[in-house]
Amino acid sequence: MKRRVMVALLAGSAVGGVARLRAAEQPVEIRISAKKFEYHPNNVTAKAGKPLVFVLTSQDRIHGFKMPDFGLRSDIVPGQETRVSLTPDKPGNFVFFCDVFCGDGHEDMEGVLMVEA
Ligand SMILES: [Cu+2]
Repeated sequence: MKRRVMVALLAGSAVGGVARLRAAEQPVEIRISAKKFEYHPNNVTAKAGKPLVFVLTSQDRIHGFKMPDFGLRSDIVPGQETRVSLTPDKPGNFVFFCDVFCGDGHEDMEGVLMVEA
């Protein structure tokens, strides 16, 4: 148990280090995988004023990605990566959701982008 926590901490700091290094030169990539009826992860964070790019993939069928607060929307098509760029200009919590009807759980298919100041 202790060992697992240690490994998780090490992995976390390594990822943070890579993100900081890349932020200076290119957008931070936020990879999100979609499937009925969820995004994974469905809770992602970003920094206000820092460019990012969502890299979206689907495991099953066409889904949508819509984030009205920033006027973003795209289809997510299986077998390809869809890249959606954003430089959030304000802190806050911003919902994204599926806008391509994909079945009974479609209405609950959503996530949150948390933008820190
Ligand atoms: Cu859907």
